[in-house]
Amino acid sequence: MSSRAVRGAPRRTGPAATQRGGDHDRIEDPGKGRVIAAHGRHYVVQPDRGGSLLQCFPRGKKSEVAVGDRVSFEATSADQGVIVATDARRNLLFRSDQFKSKRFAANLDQLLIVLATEPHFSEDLLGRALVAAEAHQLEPVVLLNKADLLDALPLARKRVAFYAALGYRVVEVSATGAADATHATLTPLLAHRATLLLGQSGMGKSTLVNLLVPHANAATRDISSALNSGRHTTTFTRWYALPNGGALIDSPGFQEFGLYHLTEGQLERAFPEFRPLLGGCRFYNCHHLHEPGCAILDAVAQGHIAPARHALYAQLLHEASQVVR
Ligand SMILES: Nc1nc2c(ncn2[C@@H]2O[C@H](COP(=O)(O)OP(=O)(O)OP(=O)(O)O)[C@@H](O)[C@H]2O)c(=O)[nH]1
Ligand SMILES: [Mg+2]
Ligand SMILES: [Zn+2]
Repeated sequence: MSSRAVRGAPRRTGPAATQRGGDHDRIEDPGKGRVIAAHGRHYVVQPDRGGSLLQCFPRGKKSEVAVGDRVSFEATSADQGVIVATDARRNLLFRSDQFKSKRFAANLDQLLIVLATEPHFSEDLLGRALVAAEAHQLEPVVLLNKADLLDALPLARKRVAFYAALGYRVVEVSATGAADATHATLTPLLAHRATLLLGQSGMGKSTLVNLLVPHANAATRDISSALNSGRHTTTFTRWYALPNGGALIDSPGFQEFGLYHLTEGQLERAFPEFRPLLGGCRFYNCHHLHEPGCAILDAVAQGHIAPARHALYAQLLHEASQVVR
């Protein structure tokens, strides 16, 4: 796991507050804990020392906190507190457009991109999630759920096979149709790692959380209303500790995934099929868009790189160029 700082990632918010002499109620403060949920400027912190969850606000208007952050807090009552400092993060996954960015979660090891046979999944979003994983040094795993829906299975299998051929790990499961087998397949994959479940609405992310995390009780949608309704069941990101170590993080379904914060260098290296060819272009600063002697464009012309992947690269490069740096 790289410890490289992610561009745009907020830093420590400040030194931990010192203990106040004579204040016996706060003898344990600042306590340490993990941010397990975020609702706007209001965070749920799970204290390391155990006990009830704390509803916390960060101290200072500018401090940015993400689900997964390790924080120092001061309790202000039995179930409330103030976040006084955020530890340095290993990484922070976020999406961004021209104007704003939205944090998914921090301190992750793995990205489980959840697809389903039904509803139809977007390859544009899958491609973007893979690029995000590569650029943020997270291990991506493509999970095809709802393998029990046999009518839709052959087409979905064909679509994910393309990503397996690129070298990505693809796992096929059925959270409801084959719960025990799914549990057995996923448990070793998730053990001792922090894994974010990412995917469009209705793919089965929360159903997987309920299968893998005892007492999680995450809300899921009944199937009739889940199909093609465009509404999300999960409305906030939530960190769940796994029984065998590690954590599973559920997130709301997403419909867009801007990556305006990535640089050209990050983008070209985020496509595994480009990597062996980088450095083979005529111009050292080739953008791989329409330059003569471009090794990437040659590979597209010869059928070694799929045109849709090159089109995704070009689109992401275009988006990144919209940002004033
Ligand atoms: N047939 C079938 N249905 C499934 C499977 N896994 C989940 N579902 C159903 O798919 C629907 C949506 O599941 P959710 O877990 O709510 O989906 P989600 O990805 O969390 O959706 P959002 O929270 O909106 O992002 C529910 O009705 C689930 O019961 C599966 O393996 N097979
Ligand atoms: Mg959900
Ligand atoms: Zn080139």
